[in-house]
Amino acid sequence: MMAESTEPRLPPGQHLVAADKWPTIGEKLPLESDRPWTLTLGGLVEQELSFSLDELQNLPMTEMTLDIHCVTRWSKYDVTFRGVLLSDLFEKAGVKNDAQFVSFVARSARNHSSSLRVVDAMELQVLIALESNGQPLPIEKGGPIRSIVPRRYFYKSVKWVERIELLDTDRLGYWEGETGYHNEADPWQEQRFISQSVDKKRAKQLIESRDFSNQDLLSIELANHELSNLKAQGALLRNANFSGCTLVDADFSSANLSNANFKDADLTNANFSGADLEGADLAGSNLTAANFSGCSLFGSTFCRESSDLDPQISEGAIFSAETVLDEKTYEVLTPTQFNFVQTQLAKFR
Ligand SMILES: Nc1nc2c(c(=O)[nH]1)N[C@H]1C(S)=C(S)[C@@H](COP(=O)(O)O)O[C@H]1N2
Ligand SMILES: [Mo]
Repeated sequence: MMAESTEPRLPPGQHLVAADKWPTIGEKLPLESDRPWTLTLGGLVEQELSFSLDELQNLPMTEMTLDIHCVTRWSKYDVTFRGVLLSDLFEKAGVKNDAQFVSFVARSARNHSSSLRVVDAMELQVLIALESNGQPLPIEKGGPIRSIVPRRYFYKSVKWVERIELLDTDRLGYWEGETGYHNEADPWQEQRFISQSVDKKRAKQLIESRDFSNQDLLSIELANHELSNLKAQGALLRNANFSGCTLVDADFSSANLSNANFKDADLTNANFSGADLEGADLAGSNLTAANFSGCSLFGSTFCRESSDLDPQISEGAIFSAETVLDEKTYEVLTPTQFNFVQTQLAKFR
């Protein structure tokens, strides 16, 4: 018998989206979707193979029901995918002994890709999905052909795959190579981002200048600093730690603040217009007169959610009549977060 897993179903730091929601993240469409789709297996294989969509559909199909965990902190339970097991394709092509990595490449404007170790791809039972929830995979969800990597953050699952390449050394994917996403991506170990890209000396200079505009400051550590009037327009601040900071009048317009930590920060009059706040933590922050117009808030939190069984609200953010936050912007939040924000804002209406 298999040992009972003691891992909780919901990985740490994740929240469930409403059952009818499945956000679209990253690229929205492939290139030339009308051109016939084929899937090629190449690189370190005995025999390069190409499958038309028809040919793929006629291979033995496997169905799996999986939980999706996005690095921006939203999860979705029980999505059913149907398709061909990667291991079956590997068997047909014959994987050479020196093939250590597998890269999935999309037909998309930036040649989007993501990679895995071959051993991990086999252990995780990667699926080349053609259907979801009983329907052909919709184009905006990566159809007609998408790699699905169970038990990893969803950025490992590449939409519109047209080439699978076996390699002897790793070739980092788009998110992993360009934007600091973690290459392992295990949600139960919270492998979201590589560590900070800014050393202590540079951080000190930046704090003194209070000018971060348009700079790449992934994972910068700034907890408990006085940063009022900070200029951070257009800055790349994914996973930055601003917890406990004073950020009165700070300008974060159009900044990328995905997974940034603003826990207990004073954000009075801060400007987040057009910013990406997906997965950002704003619990306990002061949002008096803060401006969220045109923000993306998938997976963001404004209060603690203790657990599904005991939905206790704590460390709620503070709003004012001047806080700019439309329902259209926050309707993407998880149900608990949505209700919290709506209840707080209703006090001023
Ligand atoms: N081709 C392609 N695949 C991609 C991405 C992308 O930008 N391009 N983004 C990844 C990320 S970061 C996530 S979270 C998921 C989102 O999938 P969804 O839009 O179906 O929810 O796709 C992954 N696969
Ligand atoms: Mo993502």
